[in-house]
Amino acid sequence: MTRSSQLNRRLLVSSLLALPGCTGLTQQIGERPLRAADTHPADYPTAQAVAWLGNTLSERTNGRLRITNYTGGQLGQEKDTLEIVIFGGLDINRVNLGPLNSVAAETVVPNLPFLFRSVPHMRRAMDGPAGDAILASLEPHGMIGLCFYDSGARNFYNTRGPVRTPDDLRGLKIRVQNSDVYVAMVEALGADATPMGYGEVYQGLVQGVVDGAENNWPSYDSSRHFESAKYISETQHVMGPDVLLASSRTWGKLSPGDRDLLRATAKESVSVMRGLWETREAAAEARMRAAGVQIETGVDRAAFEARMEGVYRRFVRTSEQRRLVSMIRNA
Ligand code: GTR
Repeated sequence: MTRSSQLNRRLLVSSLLALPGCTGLTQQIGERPLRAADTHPADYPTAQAVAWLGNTLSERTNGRLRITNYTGGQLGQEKDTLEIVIFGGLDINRVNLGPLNSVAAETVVPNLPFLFRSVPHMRRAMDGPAGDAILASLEPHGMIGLCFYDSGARNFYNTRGPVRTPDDLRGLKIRVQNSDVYVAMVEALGADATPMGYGEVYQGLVQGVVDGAENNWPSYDSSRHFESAKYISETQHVMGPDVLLASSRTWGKLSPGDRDLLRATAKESVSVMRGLWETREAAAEARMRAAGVQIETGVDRAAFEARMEGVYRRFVRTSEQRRLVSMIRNA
């Protein structure tokens, strides 16, 4: 991030935080829009779903509830925006579960490698009681979990060469989300894990600070990571979803009727998001093929999965986590 964009961000954040003297301090929701943030650009399915949510809320309340979404990481990396949410400077945030792993132990579960057998399995589990329990686990930490958005399956990609087995990753520096589970997963595969914000990865790859990263097709495409990391392997190691959450501070200021409306409309936005996601995922993969990336389809997934026992042992510790793992396996 350049110095001037850092400065802009600080200015934006300080106005959002409604510092003493700012008019925002006295503005109530209704007089001002709900403020949301997303690391993805405005045309990405998560941001489009939040746009739908904002428009639908506005229609249903004659313009009283509406959303301004600060997209494209304008307000910072996910770990920063989460702090602002908890502080009450942002009302809504769409993030991955990764940066929440150190906050609420339950959020670790959907990020466990090879836990979900397929995307339909992930949807079934997250739409059911296991998903509800994980959303509720955010409450003691100052956040209200509204719903999950699809995030596809994550694949490893790198600048060096094809990866079929974990040994092909050995010694590579792989960017991961700010999550100990991700760090442990990559280390178990014999690579060096470098936690870093999503918005910093493009430069990291160009400058060789990292040799690779991992993500779903739409992110690999829209982040342009593929330009330098053109070797991608269909490892599909994590299918943990993204999550839409609200600040508990904001929640406390909403009437019970508005809370119900926000929660119900957010749940409705999930099917809108999934429709957009499916189209985008197929388009992104096709675009990547056309761009000439090297796709490794003959991945030995069993060899990757076999390395994950220690990750489960280390990160599945509470009885609630064990309960969630078995609920998800049986979903
Ligand atoms: C994307 C996800 C983002 C962010 C990003 C990352 O798939 O939608 O919220 O977590 O991955 O790798 O940081």
